[in-house]
Amino acid sequence: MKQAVYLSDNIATLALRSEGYGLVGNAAIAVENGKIAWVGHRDRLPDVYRKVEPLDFGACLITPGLVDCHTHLVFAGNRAGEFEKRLNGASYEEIAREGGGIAATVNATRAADEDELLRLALPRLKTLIGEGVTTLEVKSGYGLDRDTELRMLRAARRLAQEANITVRTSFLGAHAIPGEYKRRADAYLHQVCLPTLGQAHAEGLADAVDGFCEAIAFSPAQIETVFNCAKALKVPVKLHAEQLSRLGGAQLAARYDALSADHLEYANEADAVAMARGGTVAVLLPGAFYTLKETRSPPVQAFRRHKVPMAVATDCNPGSSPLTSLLLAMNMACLCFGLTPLEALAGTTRNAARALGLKDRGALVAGARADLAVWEVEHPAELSYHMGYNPLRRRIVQGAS
Ligand code: DI6
Ligand code: FE
Repeated sequence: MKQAVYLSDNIATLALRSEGYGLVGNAAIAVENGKIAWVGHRDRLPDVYRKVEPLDFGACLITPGLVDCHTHLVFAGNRAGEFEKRLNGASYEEIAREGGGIAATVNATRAADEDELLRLALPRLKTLIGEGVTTLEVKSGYGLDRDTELRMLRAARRLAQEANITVRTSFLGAHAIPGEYKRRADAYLHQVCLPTLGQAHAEGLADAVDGFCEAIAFSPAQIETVFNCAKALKVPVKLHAEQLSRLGGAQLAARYDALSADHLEYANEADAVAMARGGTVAVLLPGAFYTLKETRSPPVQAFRRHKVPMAVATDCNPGSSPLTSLLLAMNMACLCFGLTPLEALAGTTRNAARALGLKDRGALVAGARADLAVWEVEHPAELSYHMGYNPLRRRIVQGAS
């Protein structure tokens, strides 16, 4: 039996049953076969674990490994040129009309083979890993044809082999309408999106199904078609909802017991009520809010009132959120949306795991996977407080560093 014991002056368990951060001073964490076997004050460490030579992290803080529950990490090209055009006065719409925007990334992604997609995603992945991320979600959605959507998902799966991380994939065929199906969204859905979902599912490439419910993408009725297909395949759903306008995506997602509804700047109290009922996590994406210079914030007070769990993610993508720092996303969630540092940390651990349907991680409790992040900070609020500073000392996956 593989055992390890980690000591530190401070741990934040983020356990649901404890108060606040779930701080434990003079702490010990005992690990057996990749799982947490025991957590608590080191004076009470059970005898069986006293025979194990402990690794003492001294004054460091240990938290659960971070979970980035919404990314578009696999894509080719970048849109820095578009960024520059926007800052020289061009609008997002003008750029899109000239063939930029999502279409530009689709063209670049279609032209890249699987090895190339992997090669391009790895530096982004390593940056997240360097900040203590141990579980990551990756979406398709820049292929919008069968072969490229499947290639993106295969590249996402390969990320987990290349690096020591859990990758959860989401099929996002309903991200945009590709040029060849212009003004024929329904034809795209029936001829490309749904058959590709079936294929992705058959190959074990889709852990969840996502969509973009927006005037510039798909209507609630169209998203419902995709969700019905997912339901028939018994694959959980999630949705980009109420990001730029309020079309009813959050309530639609809640009706389908979605794992999460994401963005939510235009959501309201009624949406929060529905999401609470559906057990749907509110995934907040401040990187997109910041990049698009959005002025409307998600209804954080309503989420609190109705006890909707809130998660925070990078939304790493080449257009609206070229962000590969989950710590910075936490800082932005605090300063742009008014989350407390505790909510931001719960949002990248416990609630982010829940947004991926993962019950075995996100808190330091007996039975959970021993995915840990060890930080050179005194207090967990420091993780949200710094900007562009990375205090990670060690990352431990399934009990091994
Ligand atoms: N929401 C967004 O903000 C992006 N996709 C989405 O569903 C935009 C992605 C891009 O511009 O490439
Ligand atoms: Fe997104």
